[in-house]
Amino acid sequence: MKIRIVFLIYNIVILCIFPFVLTSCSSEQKESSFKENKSFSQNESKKEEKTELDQKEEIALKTKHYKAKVVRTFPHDSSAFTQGFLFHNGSLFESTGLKFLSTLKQIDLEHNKVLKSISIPGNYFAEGIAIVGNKIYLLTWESNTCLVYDLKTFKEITTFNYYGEGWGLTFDGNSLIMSDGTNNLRFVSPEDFQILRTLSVQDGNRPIHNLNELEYINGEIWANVWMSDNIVKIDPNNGKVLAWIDLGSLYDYIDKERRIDVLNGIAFDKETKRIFVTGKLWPLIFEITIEEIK
Ligand SMILES: [Ca+2]
Repeated sequence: MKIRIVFLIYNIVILCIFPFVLTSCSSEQKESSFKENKSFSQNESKKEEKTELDQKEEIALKTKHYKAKVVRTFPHDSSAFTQGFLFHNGSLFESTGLKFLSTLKQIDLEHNKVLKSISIPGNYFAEGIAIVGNKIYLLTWESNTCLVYDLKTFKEITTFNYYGEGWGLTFDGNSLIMSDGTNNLRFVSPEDFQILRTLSVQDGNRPIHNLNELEYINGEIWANVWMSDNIVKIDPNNGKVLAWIDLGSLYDYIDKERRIDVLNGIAFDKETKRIFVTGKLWPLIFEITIEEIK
C-alpha cells in the first residue's frame, strides 16, 4: 500500500513538471533558432557589405584609359632615331640609335638649337639615357655596356656591364630603372650597376612585353610599348599597369606620306610639369596633357 501511494505521487509530480520542461525546451529552441537566424542575417548583411567593398576596390584597381591632348608642338630632327629622351634643367637630352650613327645631344627646345652633341663610338647602338647628379648614363642595345658621361662636357667617365639587352632608362631618385624589351624592369644601383630588384609588369594577369623608353613621373614609371601607339603608367611598387595612354591622335599632326618609325621618347620637365613625347624619325616633338577616357 505504501509503495502504491509513493508511485501515485511520483506520477502526479511527473505529469505536473513535464509541460514546463516541454515549454522550456521549446523556448530554448526558439531562442537558438532566433540566434541562428540573426547570425545568418548578420552574415548575409556582412557579405553584402563585403561585396560592395570588393566592387569599390575593383573599380579603384581597374586599369584606366587616357588619351593624349596636344598642348604645343616643337620641331624635331627627322633623322633622329630617338632612343633616350629626357628633360633636365631647362634642356632636352636625346640619344639616337643605329650602329655608327648613334649620338647624344643636349638641345635648347625653345630655340630648336643643338647645344652639345657627340657621336657614340664604334659599334655601339645607343639606347636609353638617364641623368644622376653630374653624370649621364647611356645604355647600348646589344653590347651589354652602359657608357657614363660627364653631364657638362660629355666626356666618357666610366662604363658598366650588364647581361641581356639595353632598351629604356630612367632614374627615380635612388635607382636607375632599365627596360630590356621584355615585361621586366631592372632597378640598378648608379654606383656599380648591381641589380637591386626586378619588377614584372602586368595588366591584371597579362604581362606587358616590349617595354621601351621610360620616364619616372610623379611616382609612376611611364613606358612606351614598342610597336604600339601606347604608353603604360606602371606602379613601381608592384609592377601593375595603372593606366594606358593612347597617343594615336598625334598622327593627325604628321604628313601621312612622311616616313616615320615608332612612337618612342617620353621626357618630363619637373620644374614646369610639362610632358614631351616624340618618335623615331618623327618631325615633331609634342608637349601633351592626358585626359581620362570614361
Ligand atoms: Ca625618358
